[in-house]
Amino acid sequence: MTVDAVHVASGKVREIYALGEDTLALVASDRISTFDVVLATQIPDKGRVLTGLSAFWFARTREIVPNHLLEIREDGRTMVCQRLEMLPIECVVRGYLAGSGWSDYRRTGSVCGHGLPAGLEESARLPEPIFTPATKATEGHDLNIDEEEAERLCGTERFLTAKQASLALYRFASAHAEARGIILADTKFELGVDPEGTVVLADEALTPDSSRFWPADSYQPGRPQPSFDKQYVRDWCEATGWDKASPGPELPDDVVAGTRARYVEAFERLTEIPFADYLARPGVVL
Ligand code: Q0Z
Repeated sequence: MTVDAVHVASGKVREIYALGEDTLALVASDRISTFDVVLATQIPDKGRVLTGLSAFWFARTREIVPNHLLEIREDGRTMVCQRLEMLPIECVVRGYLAGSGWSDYRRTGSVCGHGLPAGLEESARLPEPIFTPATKATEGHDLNIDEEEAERLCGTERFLTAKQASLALYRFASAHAEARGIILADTKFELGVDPEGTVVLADEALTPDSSRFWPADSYQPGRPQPSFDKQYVRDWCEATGWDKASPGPELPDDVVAGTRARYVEAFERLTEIPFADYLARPGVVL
């Protein structure tokens, strides 16, 4: 007897269901989080934009590393995936100095054991992309670790494969994005291992929820950069005087529309596929 769609996990804006022993459904909702709070107001089609983008990248990076995607459902927000044994680290790659990378650099001059040149500014482009693994925190934020610790957690062979795959994926995607006016400042991959022992790219990949996307035309190091997708929401929320405690404010229609337009713009710039075509036939990204 088969039992379908058993809920197995919730993220802030996504759900995972087990479809059987070996397959999962990852469903991306239209929820949005800002300042770590999931807002009551949804952004229509946000889950479809993220699912379509992930699938686009999976289809174009299969020669770099195999991935877990089996099928994209007609709803445009569900990926059917191969169930894997997940590596116990987040595989982060940074090409620019932002977030915890910038904090760690300011404090110590290093990020995850990578000594960096002195005098770098906030949001500076790094001399070359660096692999900056983190542990998966069950609650709160991930903790940056050095490569030695990541290697101990994964085992040497899996660690080295995951690191090389992550750096190669970042190099491919950041060049693609930069040519289309989007800076991929950093990104987080989750990798797993299949029953044959092959390291496989999983989860979502190279979306604005797992990466920092910055508009290239306004890039200016020395300050934080505006987020390509979420800046309208953040600015509007800040202007209300909200104290960043849950629940957040409800978004007005114009902020919802402006935010949806930015997600759709990111999709169309990166994929060169009209988003309406994706809605009509999600398989167009594959
Ligand atoms: C992904 C996550 C989400 C909450 C587990 N192919 C896979 N095999 C085994 N496990 C996973 C995957 Cl993708 C897996 N996550 C992250 C995703 C909601 C947490 F949609 N957790």
